[in-house]
Amino acid sequence: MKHFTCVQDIGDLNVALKEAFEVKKTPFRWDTLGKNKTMLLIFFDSSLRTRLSTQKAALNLGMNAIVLDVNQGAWKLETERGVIMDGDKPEHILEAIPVMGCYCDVIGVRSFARFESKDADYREVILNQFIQHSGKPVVSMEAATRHPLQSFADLITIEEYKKTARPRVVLTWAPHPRALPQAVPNSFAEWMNAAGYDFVITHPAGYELDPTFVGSATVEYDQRKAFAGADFIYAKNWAAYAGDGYGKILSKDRAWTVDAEKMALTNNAYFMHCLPVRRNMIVTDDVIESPQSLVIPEAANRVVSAQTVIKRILEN
Ligand code: AN0
Ligand code: CP
Repeated sequence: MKHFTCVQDIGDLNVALKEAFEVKKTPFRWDTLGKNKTMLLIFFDSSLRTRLSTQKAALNLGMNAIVLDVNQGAWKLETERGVIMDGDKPEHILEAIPVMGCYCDVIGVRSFARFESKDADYREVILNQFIQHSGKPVVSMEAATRHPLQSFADLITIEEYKKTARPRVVLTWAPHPRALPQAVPNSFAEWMNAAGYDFVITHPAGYELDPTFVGSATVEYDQRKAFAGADFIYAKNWAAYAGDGYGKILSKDRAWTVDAEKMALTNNAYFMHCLPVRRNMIVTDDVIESPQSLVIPEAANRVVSAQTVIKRILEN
């Protein structure tokens, strides 16, 4: 594996899962693989889990890790080519990226959708600039349209807890006060379809995701119907994708909040969310605190997904 940006990059999922469970069982077995190698983690956006779990993964492999918050202490970066740089941005990303590449062996990048241009977001302009100009393997730590380290950790978690070979997994939209990217639901859909689960997406009208990511999933507009018989409920907010609504909030309807009454419609489903989560907007206190809640094991598996990915890059 050279770069890691989407499900295709990991290849056969059964092979990847087997490797992930070995990493989970014996995390320090490859602690010299990354000797004298440096992992650079570049954050254009905030993070708790990704920042800590990806560093931990690199350290488990014997690497050094350097973390840079671009918006705190680094020069503000111009990202568009051809701009006369007489404004507030002293450095261009076209110099900054190759410079960063000089200081490391693997680069992780977090850069969310900006919601300024659907086209620029869905072309993954920032992530692709890192791939083109850094000269180093690039790991997406959530880009504009995907969050593959999260989805890989979600898949590992479902494999650990599922009670049937092909569980019914339901991705449900839930309300949030701010406009959030589609990266997590897009990526989750991409990985669930690749895993071949019975996969359902439910959301209010207007919140349709890019059909490329929806793929073979069933779309059910009635959340209660979608919950019936579910083995896993995966909640997430996202802003609108379709048409002129791109990046807009169309609803904050708390009738879509995941609560105990709706969980009772499921097949005693587990509750999942990538975190950070807004309690009593996305999910009620009692559901997230219930024994069926997997939010902490899911976050713990972020080290496993990151370590499996970085290990493969180092072995390449
Ligand atoms: C981000 C998002 O929705 O993409 C990160 C999730 C991992 N969430 C927020 O900004 C709250
Ligand atoms: N789930 C996740 O990626 O969390 P952070 O935004 O805190 O990294």
